Amino acid sequence: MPRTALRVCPLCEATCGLTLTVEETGVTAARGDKDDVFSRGFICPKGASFGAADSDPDRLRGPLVRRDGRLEEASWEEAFDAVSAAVRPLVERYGPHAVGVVLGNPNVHTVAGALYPPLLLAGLGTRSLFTASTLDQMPKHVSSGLLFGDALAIPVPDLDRTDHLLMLGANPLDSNGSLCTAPDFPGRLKALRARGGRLTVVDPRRTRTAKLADRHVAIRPGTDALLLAAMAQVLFADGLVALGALDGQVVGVEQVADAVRDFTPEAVADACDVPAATIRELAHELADAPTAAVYGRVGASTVALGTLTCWLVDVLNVLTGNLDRPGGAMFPLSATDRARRPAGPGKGFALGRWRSRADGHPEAKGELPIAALAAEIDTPVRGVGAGRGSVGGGADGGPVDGGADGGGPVGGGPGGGAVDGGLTDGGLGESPIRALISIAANPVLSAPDGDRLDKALESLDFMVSVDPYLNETSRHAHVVLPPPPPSQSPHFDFALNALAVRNQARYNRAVVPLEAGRMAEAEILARLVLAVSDGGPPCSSGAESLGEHGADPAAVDALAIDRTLGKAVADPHAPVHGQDPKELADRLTGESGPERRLDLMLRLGPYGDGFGADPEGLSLQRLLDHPHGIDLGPLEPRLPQLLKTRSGRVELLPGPIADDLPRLARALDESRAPDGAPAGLVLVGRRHLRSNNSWMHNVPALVGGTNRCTLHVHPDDAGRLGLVDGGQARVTAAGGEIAVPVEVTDAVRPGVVSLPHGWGHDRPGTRLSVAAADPGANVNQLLDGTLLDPLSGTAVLNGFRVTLAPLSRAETR
Ligand SMILES: Nc1nc2c(c(=O)[nH]1)N[C@H]1C(S)=C(S)[C@@H](COP(=O)(O)OP(=O)(O)OC[C@H]3O[C@@H](n4cnc5c(=O)[nH]c(N)nc54)[C@H](O)[C@@H]3O)O[C@H]1N2
Ligand SMILES: Nc1nc2c(c(=O)[nH]1)N[C@H]1C(S)=C(S)[C@@H](COP(=O)(O)OP(=O)(O)OC[C@H]3O[C@@H](n4cnc5c(=O)[nH]c(N)nc54)[C@H](O)[C@@H]3O)O[C@H]1N2
Ligand code: SF4
Ligand SMILES: [Mo]
Repeated sequence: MPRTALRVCPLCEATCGLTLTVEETGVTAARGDKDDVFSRGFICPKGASFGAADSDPDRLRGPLVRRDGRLEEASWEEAFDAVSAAVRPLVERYGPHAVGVVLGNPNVHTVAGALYPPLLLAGLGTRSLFTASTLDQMPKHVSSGLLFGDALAIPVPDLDRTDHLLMLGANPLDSNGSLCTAPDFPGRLKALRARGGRLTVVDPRRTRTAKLADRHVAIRPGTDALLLAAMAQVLFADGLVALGALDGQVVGVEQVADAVRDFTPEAVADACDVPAATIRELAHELADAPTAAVYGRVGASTVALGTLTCWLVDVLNVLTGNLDRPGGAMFPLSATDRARRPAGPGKGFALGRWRSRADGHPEAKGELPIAALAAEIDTPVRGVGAGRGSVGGGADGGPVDGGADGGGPVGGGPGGGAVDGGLTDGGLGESPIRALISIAANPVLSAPDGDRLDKALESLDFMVSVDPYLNETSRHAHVVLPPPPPSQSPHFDFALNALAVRNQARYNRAVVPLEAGRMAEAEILARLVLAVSDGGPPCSSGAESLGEHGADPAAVDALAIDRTLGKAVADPHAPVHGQDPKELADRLTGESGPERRLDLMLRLGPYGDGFGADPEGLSLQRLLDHPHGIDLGPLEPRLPQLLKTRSGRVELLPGPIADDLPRLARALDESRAPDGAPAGLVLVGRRHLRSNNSWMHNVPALVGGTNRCTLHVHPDDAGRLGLVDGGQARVTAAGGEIAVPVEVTDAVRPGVVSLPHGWGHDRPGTRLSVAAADPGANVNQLLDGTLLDPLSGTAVLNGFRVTLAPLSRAETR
C-alpha cells in the first residue's frame, strides 16, 4: 500500500517541502507539498527526481575497506577499527595537523553534517580544515566577519518585500538560489516585478534570470568590484548617501568615500565594458527606490576580487540605508540561532591566525584554501628529516568551542566551526598532511587541478571518505563509510534557515526505516569522532572526555548536550540561567542523540520554550506536531544586537579590506594597459537546473538533453577561432588542457566562454555507471590552484584566462 510522507528536499538551498509517495520498494514519486509553510507546493525537476536519486543502485550499501590495495566490502566494526588503528598513531607521530579534514557541500543539507564536524575537529585538534566554502562563499564570510564581527551574519535580500533587486553573479532560475534560501525563487522574482519592483541582473551571460530582468548588464567577468565601487562613488558625489536608521551605527563612512573617490563611472567603464551612464543610472535607481537590496553570489565571489566585491555589495546596502530594514538586505534569525547576548562591543574577526605550510596561505574562518589541499599533502616541509615530523603547536591546538552546541555550518559550502585555541606560533607543525577525512566532498572534480590532487590523495598514509558513492575522490580512500539515502535520514536545515528569506522551521524524521546493514549518518560521524579521538580531555577547560574508539556513540551527543547546557545555565541572558543542567538534560525529548540535540537548540533558541519560560515556544515536539512546518514571520531588523565588532558598530572600511584596495586600483590600471595581443578569452561557469555540482550526473532522469558539458562560445569568437557548433575545442589554461564539444551561442558575451563544473567522470575505479557513460570534461583541470582571492583563500573559478583551438575529429580520439 503506497503511503505519503513529508520531507524537505536536500538537493539545493531552496529547501522545498516535498510530499513523497513511499512504497515497499522505496520512494516512487515526489511532488511539492502545497501546505508547506515556506515552499507552498513549489518543486523543481531535481526535487521531482528525489526517488530516482534516492534509490540509485550505484549508492553504496555498506562500508568498504582497502585490503591489498583493493576496496572490499567489510563490516562497520572492521571499518571503524581500521580508522582507529590508522589515525591515532599518525596523530601521535606527526601531530594533529597532519590529519586533514575536508567538508563538502552536502554537509549543509544533512543533520549529521551540521552536528558532528565541529566535534570531529575538536577530537582531532587539527587546523588542517578545507571546505567547499573556499570554492564558493568564503569571501562573503570574510566580508561579514570584518563588517559585522560575525562571519556567519550574512544578510539576504528581503525578496518578498523589496522594491528593487540588484543581483550580481547569480542565476537563481537555474541554481534555485544560494546564500538566500527561497523556495520558488523564480516566482518570488516574478512577484517582485508584478508589484512594480525592478530587477537588474549583472552577468556576462544572458541567463534565464537575466531574461526575466528589467535590465541585464553583461559585464566583463571579474570586474564587479569596479562597477560597485563606481556606484558608491556616484552615491557620494551626487549626495545620495542616506543611512537612515543606520545613522550612528556605522563607522568608516568617510573613509569609504575617500577609498572610492577615484573609481568614477568614467574611470571603470572600459574595464567593466559598461557605459558610464549606465553605472550612474544603476546608482541612482538604487538610491531612489523606496527599498532595495544588492545581492551577489557565485559569480561575484569566486573571482580574484571576491572579498572586495562581497564587501562592496554590503557597502551599497549600508550607504542607501537598506541594510537591516524591511525590503532591504536583512539578517534572518533561525530557530537554532545561539545569539542571546546584549548589544555591545564584541571580539571582532581575525584573519590569518595560522598559515598553510606549503604556500603560506592565511587561514580564514579556521579554514585553509581547498585549492591548496594537494600542496599541503605533496609538499615536504622544509628542513624536516623524512618520517620524523614533530608536533608543532599541538598542545594548544585544543579546541573547541565552536559548535559542539550546534549552529553548525552555514552557506553553500559548509564550515565546520574550526579549532580556535589561543594560538601563538601560527604554525601547523612540520609534517605535511598524511591522513585525510573527507565528508561529503569530491574535491578531485570540484577544486582546481584534480590530476595533482589525485596523485596527492594516492600518496596519503590513510584516507577515509564518508560518501554514498565510490567516485573520483572516494576511490582513493582506505575506508569508505556510506551514509543512507535521504529517505532514510532525518532532515532539519540548521545552516540554511539562517539564510532564509522568511523565518520558519521544519523537521522531518526519516520517511523510510533504515535498511538492514545501514547506519545513520549521525551515528557514522559520531563513531568516527570516537575512532579518531584519544579518549583524553578534548579541551583545555578540562571538560569531560569525548570517549574513545568503540564507546557508545550516544556519549558524543551527551557530551555536546552537557557542554551546551553548562554554558547556558552560566549565561545570565539564557532562559535557564542558574538551573540544574542534569535536570534540564533529563527533560529533553527525542528518539536519538541528534533529536535531543535539536530539541535542546530549539528550546534555548530565540523562539524556544526556554524549558518552560515560554510554554508556547518551540521544541522538537512542537515541530513534530506541525509536519508542514512553523512559520516564524518575516525577517526583522537585528542591529545592533547581532554586531560583534570591537566597536559594536558596522565597521564599513575594515583594515584588511583597506589593505586590499590597491588590488582594485591595479585591476583598473591593468585593464587600461594596451595589450597588443588580440583580446584574451576568459572562462566563466554555469549551472544547469537538472544538475548539482559533481554528484548528480548518475541519475538517468536528470542528465542528457541540454544538461551536457559543452563550451558556450559567442559567434564572433567562434568565427574568429574557426570553431563550429557541434565541433570540438581544446581549451588550455595554466593547469592543463581539456577537450570539449562547442556550442555556439550569443548567450555569452564576446570574449567569454562558459563551461559547467562537476564533470570529468572518466577516471578508473569509480562506481558511477550512468555518469561514466557520458563523463564530460573537468573544467577545474584548467586551473593550477594558484589563482586565489588572497583575503579569503577562495579559488578563482570565474573569469580566468583560457585559449581555444579547434580540434579535428582525429584529435578527439
Ligand atoms: N569550476 C567551478 N568549480 C566549482 C564551482 C563552480 O561554480 N565552478 N562551484 C563550487 C561550489 S559553489 C561548490 S559548493 C563546490 C562543491 O564541491 P563539493 O563540496 O566537493 O560537492 P559536490 O561536488 O556536490 O560533491 C558532494 C559529495 O558528497 C556526496 N554526498 C551526497 N549526498 C551526501 C550525503 O547525504 N552525505 C554524505 N556524507 N555525502 C553525500 C557526493 O557523493 C559527493 O561525493 O564545487 C565548487 N566547484
Ligand atoms: N541546478 C543546480 N543548482 C545548484 C547547484 C548546481 O550545481 N546545479 N549548485 C548549488 C550550489 S553549491 C551553489 S553555491 C549555488 C550557486 O548559485 P548561483 O550563485 O546562482 O550560481 P550560478 O548558477 O553558478 O550563477 C553564477 C552566475 O555568475 C555569472 N558570472 C560568472 N562570472 C561573473 C562575474 O565576474 N561577474 C558577474 N556579475 N557574474 C559572473 C555566471 O555567468 C553565472 O550565471 O547553486 C546551488 N544550486
Ligand atoms: S528547488 Fe532545490 S530544494 Fe526545491 S525541489 Fe528543486 S532541488 Fe529540491
Ligand atoms: Mo556552492
